[in-house]
Amino acid sequence: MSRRILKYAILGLLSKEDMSGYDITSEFKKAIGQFWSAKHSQIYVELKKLLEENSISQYIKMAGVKLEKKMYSLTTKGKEELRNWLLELDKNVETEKDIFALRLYFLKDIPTEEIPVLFNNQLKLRTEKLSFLKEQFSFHFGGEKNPLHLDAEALGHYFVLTKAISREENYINWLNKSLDIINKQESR
Ligand code: FER
Repeated sequence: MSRRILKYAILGLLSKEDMSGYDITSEFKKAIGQFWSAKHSQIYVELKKLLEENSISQYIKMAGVKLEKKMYSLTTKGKEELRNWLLELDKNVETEKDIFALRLYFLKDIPTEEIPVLFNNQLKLRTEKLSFLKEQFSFHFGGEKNPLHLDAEALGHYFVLTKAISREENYINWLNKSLDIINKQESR
């Protein structure tokens, strides 16, 4: 990762509390991993770099009688780097990698009868994803309908989740419109 976005994901996690490498990888399996994924191996490489660069420090915490846990915490430098990164203004819109869009670009090489199959498969997946996101939404925010009542941390989660829901609703809408076109083409 050339721009080391993982660096800032880790600094962000550590800004809330000190964590072990295991805690950090677990976080990447939860909410953050839903929109920013990273492999164990990448995470440990990044932690090593961050230690060498003094953005984080390490200490040993006794967990039980014999178990030693290596804990990581933000240094003053790390806190500053995180803050600067959070305030950076993006200079362009990041190109989103969409495999389905890449396939569609080569539509002429897809047998006509397979095209609705591909669209319907995508529709199924996206519909499942949307219901997962909506479940997450009611799990986290179901009781609290007014986002103005959320604290800053919950509001951040709220924004990421509502963005994902809008994206999937829009994608499904576009899939349906495209399927309409395909069905009309076939009956010509
Ligand atoms: C979450 C569940 C899913 C979440 C985000 C997602 C931030 C998905 C995001 C995406 O698909 O962009 O709890 O919290």
